[in-house]
Amino acid sequence: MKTYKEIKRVEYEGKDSKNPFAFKYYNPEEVILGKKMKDHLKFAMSYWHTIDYCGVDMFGGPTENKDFGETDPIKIYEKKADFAFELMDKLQIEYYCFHDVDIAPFTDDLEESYKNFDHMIDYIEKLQKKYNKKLLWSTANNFGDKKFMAGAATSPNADVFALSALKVKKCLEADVRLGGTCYVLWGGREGYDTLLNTNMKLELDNLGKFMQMTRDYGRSIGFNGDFLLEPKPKEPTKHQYDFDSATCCNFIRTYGLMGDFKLNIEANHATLAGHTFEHELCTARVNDAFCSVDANQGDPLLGWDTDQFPTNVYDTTLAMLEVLRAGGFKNGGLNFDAKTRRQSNTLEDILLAYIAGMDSFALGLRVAVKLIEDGRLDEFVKNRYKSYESGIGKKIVEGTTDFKELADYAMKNKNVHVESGRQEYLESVINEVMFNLK
Ligand code: XLS
Ligand code: CA
Ligand code: CA
Repeated sequence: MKTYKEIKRVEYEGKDSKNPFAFKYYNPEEVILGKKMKDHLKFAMSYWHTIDYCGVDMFGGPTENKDFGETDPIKIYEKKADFAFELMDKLQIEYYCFHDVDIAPFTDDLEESYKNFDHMIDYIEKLQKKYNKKLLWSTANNFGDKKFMAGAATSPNADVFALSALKVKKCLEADVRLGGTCYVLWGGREGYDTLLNTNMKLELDNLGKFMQMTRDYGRSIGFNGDFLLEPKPKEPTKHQYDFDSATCCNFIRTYGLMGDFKLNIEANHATLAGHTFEHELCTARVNDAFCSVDANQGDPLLGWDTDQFPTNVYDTTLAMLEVLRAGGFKNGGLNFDAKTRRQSNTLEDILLAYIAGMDSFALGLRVAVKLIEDGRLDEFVKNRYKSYESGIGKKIVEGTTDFKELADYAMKNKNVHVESGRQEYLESVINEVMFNLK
């Protein structure tokens, strides 16, 4: 197999190619449903998993090194940034996402940390121009440092709330400068482990106020994109306030954030919440809150957030069907919040993992488009609800009936017949369209 250095650029070679460093299904410039594949999919690289993660797990240290031969902290982060942009270029990935602490060395000295951060933002801005890449979103890591052990905006300590505001303010400013179209707020520590020490009402109201201030400050400095909550039920906190799409939508409505705040849906988080990925996407869509995706997959046999590269095409198909139904990505995109397995510890593995993930979503897009063109699924659903298109059903939809009329109607109706849901047939249609073997 070739080495990382020898691969100049990963190109589309089509499904018969056996070249491990080529796309078999992702053809960035190919037009599908009037749009280039690269604009349908808007792939993004996650900085934390790709540039910083070194294979550490709870039982063992790093299995790879990403210091790129440097020892000076700033130099290490400059080399990381060089690597990040070169990698995106090789993979034809247009967007990237980062946490504040991913891109610069942070220490206990805040002033020094922000000097480092500002230096790295200058550095990255130049690389962005050189390689013609775009920021999809950034986010403040308000969960790693021990000061956030009891939460950030939901900490029982007001000084931590203020520190969280500083971190989001600085990160939002960087996001605006780098042209980010979204800004993410994931609340890993926003929740609780036991009610014995928790004032839930105060914590939720404080979180609501924090989001309102985030919105107001962002808009005041010219951020025109979408603020995103990212649902996750647990890990690291036992009960997270951003549990799932429905919980987040309720939070957004309760605190008057509709329109400004939308959702970033992660596949692995859906699994942890006991939902399917497509359920979370659909819930976001029907609440007008769909925006972006953190693409990965979990392992149904492991109860934690494994952040694996997505390779299950059945899942990517059902996800892309939802993305297409939501009208596609606008400010959002498809960020690979995924890391190579601990034993896949070479730079080549990073290329192979992204190729696997990108091709899996390209396949998902292709099959989803075929399912729409085939029309059998949509037609079935339309027919299933046809009783709402006329008569009493139409009145229900239009809100022009009441319990009195409905009760009279039901009393006289001797013939109530609900038709088969045909689940097995519909699942077989997906297989037929997906495999279409001669
Ligand atoms: C962790 C989350 C996190 C967010 C950004 O599980 O996925 O990485 O995407 O803070
Ligand atoms: Ca995520
Ligand atoms: Ca995750």
